[in-house]
Amino acid sequence: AALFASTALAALPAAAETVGFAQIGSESGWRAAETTVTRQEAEKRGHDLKFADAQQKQENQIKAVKTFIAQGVDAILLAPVVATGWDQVLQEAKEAEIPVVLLDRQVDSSEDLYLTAVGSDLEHEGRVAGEWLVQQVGDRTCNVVELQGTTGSSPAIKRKAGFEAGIAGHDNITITRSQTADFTRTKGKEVMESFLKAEGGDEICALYAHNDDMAVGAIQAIKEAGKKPGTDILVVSIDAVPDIFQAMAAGEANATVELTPNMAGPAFDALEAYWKNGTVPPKFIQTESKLYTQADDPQAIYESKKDLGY
Ligand code: GYE
Repeated sequence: AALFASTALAALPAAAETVGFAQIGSESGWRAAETTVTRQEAEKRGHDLKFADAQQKQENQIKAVKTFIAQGVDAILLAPVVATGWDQVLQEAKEAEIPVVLLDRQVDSSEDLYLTAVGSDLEHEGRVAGEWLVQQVGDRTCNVVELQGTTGSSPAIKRKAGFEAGIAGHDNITITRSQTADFTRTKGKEVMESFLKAEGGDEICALYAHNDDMAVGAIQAIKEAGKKPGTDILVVSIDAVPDIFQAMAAGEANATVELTPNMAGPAFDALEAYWKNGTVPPKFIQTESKLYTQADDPQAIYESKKDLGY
């Protein structure tokens, strides 16, 4: 790629490289924003981004990675849909000497199979949500329903464990139902409907959703069931997408933990240093997590975020 840059692509910075991005899909607003930001970062830095959408299927992602290897790209960005099953394809990339950077989700594979991973502390996010709920309910009895992310994905596993740790020791708070809704709005609504109709559906005090999109779907289900989300049923979730701030401004959601959609910035920074001087980054580059509540002027935050292409 460096040769190219000095001749045919003279307008690009000298270090223009080709990068394959094996994205999960567009299951959530956060995911769509991550794709947008990744394209913007690549363009800004003069890299050629090859994009593959796996429609939430690991099989498709593995195929995409193999194709990138065959094309001889200079690096691969991989947002792994689930945590297991990556050893072989990561080994192939390693043998081809193509650095792989994991984005936002983690894998169970050995660390020497990828260059670095950019992401948040997923367990911490869940714990922050749990601790927020503990503060809210005090000594009151609170039955919580949980909407889990994609089964087998690192955020679903860690956000569940983190929340449980956050409420640990508070016997007044109980998770009464917990089911996957695959990080989507549609399934969030469907599963919440089933929670509300099931035994104990009238005694739900709070909803914890592993992402905002499922919470937004669930809010709709709560309203259709004749209850007030945000008051009758507290709503706490993760991502901080524009729509959850709109719900917070309307009093229909209570809190969210922010996850930046800009995983590509730190990923390209690490790759550029690696390409240039062989600098090996740390194995984990952690992004910040921040809790937002209704007290944080959600309307203003919505206005400031909505243009990001969420
Ligand atoms: O929270 C969710 C998305 O992998 C951490 O995936 C990410 C999660 C994010 O679909 O909205």
